[in-house]
Amino acid sequence: MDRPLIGITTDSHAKPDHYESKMAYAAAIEAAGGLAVLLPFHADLSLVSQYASRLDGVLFTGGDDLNPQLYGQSKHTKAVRLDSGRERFELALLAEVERRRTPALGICLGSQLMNVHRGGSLLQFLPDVSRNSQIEHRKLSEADPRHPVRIEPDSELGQLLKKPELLANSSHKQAVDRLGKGLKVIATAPDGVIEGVEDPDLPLFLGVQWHPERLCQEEDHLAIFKLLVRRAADRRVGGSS
Ligand SMILES: [Mn+2]
Repeated sequence: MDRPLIGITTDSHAKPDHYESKMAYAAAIEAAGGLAVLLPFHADLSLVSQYASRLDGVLFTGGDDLNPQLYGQSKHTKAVRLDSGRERFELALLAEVERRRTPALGICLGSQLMNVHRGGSLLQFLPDVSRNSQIEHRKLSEADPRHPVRIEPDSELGQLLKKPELLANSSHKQAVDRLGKGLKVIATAPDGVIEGVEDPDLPLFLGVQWHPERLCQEEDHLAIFKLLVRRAADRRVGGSS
């Protein structure tokens, strides 16, 4: 059977006239049984609907920080603005994907995008936020730090993993603050930082704050991509478009 087609959002971090994508994202989709395609964000926005209609699922990847004006704040000095073209494209694509009930997985920035799209807000710089314990969520040296996350047992991920805790990696300075409409918190770090959200009323609308694509040699993290690919395959069999 043909593999489900999963679109992966791209970045332009180092060179503004190039697209770039960390290879781990496409590798994770392939390892999970999907077929990966990269999405060019300098697309004509009137074509976003056509892009979405060809895709069985979408992976919203990591990147810099969303414009805080989207949630009514001015920029924190430590925040690094995401390319505005990428931001416009991803907000348009996410709205289209949601309208079509296309399975979507958001990673890091992708999970924050899902929250802000639903009217939620972000903590712009975690080290400024007083918490009950001080976990370092930023990547300050060569390796990603790791910390446990508690998974809600009745969530999509909890049902899938059948365990209450995961050892996540961590490479972020922002996180969900006010929760967006229709979203549930499904993963939490020991210091209370929100590490995952989902909309239980959609086939898959799941955001995780960590980077499972860098941990695909661990079954629990590969399972997150398998969930996206399985839901994408179900949708094709169901024939809704
Ligand atoms: Mn973290």
